[in-house]
Amino acid sequence: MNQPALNKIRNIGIISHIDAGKTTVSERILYYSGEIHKLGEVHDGMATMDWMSQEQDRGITITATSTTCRWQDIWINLIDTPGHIDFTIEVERSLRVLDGAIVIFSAVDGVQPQSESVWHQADRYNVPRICLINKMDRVGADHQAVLRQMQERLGARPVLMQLPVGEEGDFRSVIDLVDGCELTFDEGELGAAVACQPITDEQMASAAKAREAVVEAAADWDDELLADFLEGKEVVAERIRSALRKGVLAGELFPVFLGSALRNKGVQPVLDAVIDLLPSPLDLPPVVAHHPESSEEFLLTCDPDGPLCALAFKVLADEGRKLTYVRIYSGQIKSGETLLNSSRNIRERAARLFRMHAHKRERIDVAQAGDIVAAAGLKEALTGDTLCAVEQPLLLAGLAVPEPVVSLAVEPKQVQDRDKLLQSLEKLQWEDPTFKVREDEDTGQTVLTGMGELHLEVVLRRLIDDFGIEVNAGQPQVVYRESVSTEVRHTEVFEREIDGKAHRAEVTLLVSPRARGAGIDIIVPPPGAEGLSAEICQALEETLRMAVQSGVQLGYPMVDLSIVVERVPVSPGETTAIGVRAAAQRGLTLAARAAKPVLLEPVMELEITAPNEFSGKVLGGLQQKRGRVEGMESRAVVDIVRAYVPLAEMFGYMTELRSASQGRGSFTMEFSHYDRAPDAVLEKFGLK
Ligand SMILES: Nc1nc2c(ncn2[C@@H]2O[C@H](COP(=O)(O)OP(=O)(O)OP(=O)(O)O)[C@@H](O)[C@H]2O)c(=O)[nH]1
Ligand SMILES: [Mg+2]
Repeated sequence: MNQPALNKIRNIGIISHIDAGKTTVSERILYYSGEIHKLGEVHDGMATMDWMSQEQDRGITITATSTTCRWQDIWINLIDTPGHIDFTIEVERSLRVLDGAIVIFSAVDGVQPQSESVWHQADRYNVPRICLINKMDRVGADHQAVLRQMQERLGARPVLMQLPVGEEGDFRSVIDLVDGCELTFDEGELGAAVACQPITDEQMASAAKAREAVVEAAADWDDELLADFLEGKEVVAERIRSALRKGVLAGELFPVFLGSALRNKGVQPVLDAVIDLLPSPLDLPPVVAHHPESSEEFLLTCDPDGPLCALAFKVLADEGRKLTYVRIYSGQIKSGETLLNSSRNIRERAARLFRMHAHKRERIDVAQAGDIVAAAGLKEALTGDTLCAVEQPLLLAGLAVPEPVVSLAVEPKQVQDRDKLLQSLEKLQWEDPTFKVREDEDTGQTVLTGMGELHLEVVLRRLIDDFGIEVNAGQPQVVYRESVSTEVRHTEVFEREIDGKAHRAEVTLLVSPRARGAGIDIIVPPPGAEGLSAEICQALEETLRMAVQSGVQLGYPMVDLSIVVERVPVSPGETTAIGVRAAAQRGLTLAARAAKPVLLEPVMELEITAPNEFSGKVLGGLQQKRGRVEGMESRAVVDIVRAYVPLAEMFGYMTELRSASQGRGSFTMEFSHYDRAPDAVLEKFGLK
C-alpha cells in the first residue's frame, strides 16, 4: 500500500482511563482487520500494541503505539494510548495529530478522573469522538449510569446507538438501533463473524423507543429528517448516519456503542462507526501555519500538491537512532528528501520513510498530506517541531507539555558508566518532553524529573533494558514551584569593565504575582522603543525566561508572576547586551526576594476505590496526609472517595492503601494545582 485516497483514510486514537480496555480493543481491531493472525491478550503480555517489555510485564500501556490497518476499503491509522496519568504526554501528542478518537469507558467504573482529563484534552484539540462502553460482561456493568456521568461530568451529549442483549456475565450481543437488528458475534471464531439477525417482538418495544432518541439527535443536523420524524415517517438508516456524522464532526454529538472486548463482542460496529461517523482528513478545517519570521498566516488544506507542512509528534530512540513520527498536513515527503525543520531553522534529511505496524515497519517512498508515517534520518527534530519545504518555511503550533512534578537523584553503580548514563538519558529525553535531566550544581548529582513515581521507575528500567546501565536512585522528591506574593519595582544598574570594554546598563522591572495557574508573563518593550535595539530586547527576553527557571528561595522554577520591563534607558556606546543581561538577571533576583517569595507545592486529585468496610481507614489515612475529601459515592460493595492531597504526602501510598484494605483498594491520581506550602514544609527547608 502506498498512497490511499484521502477520503479513504481515518487517523484515529483510542483514549481512556487506565485499564478501560484500549489495548484489548486495539488487538481486536488488528485481528478482525487481518493485520494480525493471532489474538494476544494484555494480561498474558502478548498484545501487539504493548510491544515494550515493560508494558508486557506491567500489563499497562506506557507509550502510544501507532499502526495501520484496513477495514472495509478504508485505511485506518490507529494510535493506542496509555491511560496512566504519568504518560499523559502520549495522549497529548496523539490528540494533537489525530482527526478522531474512540473514547472507552468501563461499564463498571464509568467516567473516572482520568476519563475526564483525556476528554478535555480532546476538547482542546477539537477532536470528534465516538464512545465505547466496554466491559459490559462484568458484574456491576451499568451503561445507563455511564451515560448519565457523561452528561454530568463531561457535559457531553451521548447518543446511545445500541441496546445490550443479556446482562453482565450473560451479555451476548447488541441491538443496532439504526439498522434495527441484533448483531451477534460468533464465539467459535473469536467474534470475527458478525451476523445481523431480526429482532424479536419483545425487543422491538424498547428498541423503538431508544431508536427515537437516536433519530431525535440526528434531526438536529438535518431539517428534512426532522420534518419526516415529526410527521412520523420512517427515517432510513443511511440518512440517520449522515446526519449524526455532522453532529459528531461539529463536536456536539457523541455516539455510544456497547461491548466486551475481552469476550470479543461489539468491536466491529465501532470500526464501522469510525468509517461512518469520524472524519477523513478531507473533512477537517484548514490547518493554520505561520511564516517563521514574518508571522504571515497560511491556511493549509489537506492537499498533496500544496506546500509541505508536517508535525513531528513522536520520536523513538530505536537502537540508538531516531525514528520520528510525523503527521503530514499538506504536501508530500519523498524518502531521501532534505527538509527544513522550521522550529529549529535547520535542514534535515528524511532518509527513509515507513508506514508503521505497531513495532514493525513497511518501507515506503512517498507519504502525503493526511497521512501519519515515520521517518528515519532526522537528526535534530523533537516532539512538536514543524517540517516543511526548504523554499517555503511554515511553522505549526506545537503542543502543550505538562510540567513534571517528581524528581529523583541517580548515580551509576559503575563509575565508568557515567558518560554512557548521560548519553542514554539524553536519548530518553528525545522521546519524552515530560522527562528532564539536570545536574545538581551543589551535589553534582544527576537529577531526573518526571510526571510521577511510575514514570521515573519506567525510565530506570529502560536504562537497564535498553542501555545496560544500572543506577543507584535516591527517594523520589516533589518538584516545588516558587512565586511572589506582592508587587515590587526595582531598578538595577550594572557597571563593569570586562576585557577592557566598559559595560553599563540600567533596567527597571516590575514584578507582580498572578493568579494560581496563570503562568509567567514577561513583557519586554518592543525593539525601537526608546532607542532599544532588537539585540537588547532579545537579550532581555532570553535572560528573564532563563532566570525564572530557577527561583530565589530553593532554585525551583518560578510560576504565576508577571515581569514587566518598564525602563531601559540607552546611552549609545555604553549600554551593551552583556550589561543588560547582567542587570536584568540580578534585578529579577532582588525584586523577587523583596516581593515576599512563596513556596508552592503540587496538589493531586485522587480517586480511591475500596470496599465499603475499609472506607473509615481510607478516610483516616487521608486526614493524616493533609487531604481534603471532596466527595464520597457508594457503588454496590465499594466506596469511591475523591480527594485533594499534596503530592509530598503521596509517595508510597499504593503500599499503604493496600495494607489498609487487605489489598483490595486502588487509586488514581493526577496533578490538580499548586498551593502554598504549609509551615511544616517551609521549616523542613529552613525557610521559616
Ligand atoms: N471483563 C472484561 N475485561 C476486560 C475487557 N476488556 C479488557 N479487559 C481487561 O482489562 C484489563 C485492562 O485492559 P487493557 O486493554 O490493557 O486496558 P488499557 O485501557 O489498554 O489500559 P492502559 O493501556 O494501561 O491504560 C486487561 O486485563 C483486560 O483483559 C472486557 O470487555 N471485559
Ligand atoms: Mg493499553
